[in-house]
Amino acid sequence: GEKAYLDLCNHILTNGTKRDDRTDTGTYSVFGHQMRFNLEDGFPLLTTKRVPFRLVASELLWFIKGDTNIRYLLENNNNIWNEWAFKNWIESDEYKGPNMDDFGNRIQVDPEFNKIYEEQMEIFKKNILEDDVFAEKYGDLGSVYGKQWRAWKTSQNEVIDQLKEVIDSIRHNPNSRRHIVSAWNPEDIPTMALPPCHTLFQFYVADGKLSCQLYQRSADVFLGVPFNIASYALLTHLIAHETGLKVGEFVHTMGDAHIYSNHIEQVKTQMERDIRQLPQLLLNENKRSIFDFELTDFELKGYDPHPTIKAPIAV
Ligand code: THF
Repeated sequence: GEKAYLDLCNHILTNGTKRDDRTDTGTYSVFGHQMRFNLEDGFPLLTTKRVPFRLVASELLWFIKGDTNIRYLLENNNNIWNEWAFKNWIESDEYKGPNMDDFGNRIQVDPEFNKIYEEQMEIFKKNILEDDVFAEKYGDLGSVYGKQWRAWKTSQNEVIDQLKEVIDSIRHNPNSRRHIVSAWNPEDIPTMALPPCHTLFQFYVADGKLSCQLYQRSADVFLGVPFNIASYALLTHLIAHETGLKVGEFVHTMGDAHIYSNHIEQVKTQMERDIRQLPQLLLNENKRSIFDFELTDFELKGYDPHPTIKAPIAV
């Protein structure tokens, strides 16, 4: 449960190794860690800070649709993937605006630059929403999650709908030990905006309950992990709903679990807070297939978290 999350934070701050990383932010990290969440206890949205469920849910629906273009996210007021598409745009030959190199770090130290960045980002978002050709070219993140889950391309030029197949196998062969979806496609890594952090997940059926385990190669413990827990918990609920099972556990296994050096104060603030009761997730009973769900089909009851804690995202 949530205590496992706070214990991980404490473990990293106490025992983590200071390491440089791709984003030049600096992290404290540990390698190899596991947390368990019993989904029967309630929906595992952290209560020690507010986690925006609306953003978690629209991101998951985007994956489930097989969509890889941020336009859908923007239409749903979800900005969590903007930086990665923006990066492709500013590195393209067509971009003629002010220099945006290394924007992720510069916006944090240079308020003047941050203003210019925000202007450019607004223009970019407007173009993605209003210009179909621009959106197709620069809104697409490449063969990221949605593509691998729903349309993994084989060497024979066929496509595999891993998500549909795993649901069929849960339904028809619940005892199988092969209920796996992999987002890690070595051939496609070069064409992805970001190689998948949540690499592979597996389902398990026992006693009429559906459990899910995720292997996450790289875990941004303060900003990403609260989203990842809620996202896979929601996916497990949806697939259990469709296959007539109850929910079991979500097991979260991590490779490099890290806290960015500019998140440490935020993490300490969060660790001082007391854990509150978990909310309950209600799904629209009239919808059966996970491919038919929309944002309005989810309701979260009784979510009463501590306030939001802001932090910069490493790009
Ligand atoms: N990159 C990094 N550095 N960390 C990640 O967790 C991460 N993701 C996705 C892709 N690249 C990543 C993006 N997921 C937020 C949350 C999840 C994200 C990206 C950003 C975030 O900023 N959350 C804020 C609220 C944001 C808002 O309100 O718009 C928060 O307080 O939770 C790993 O999947």
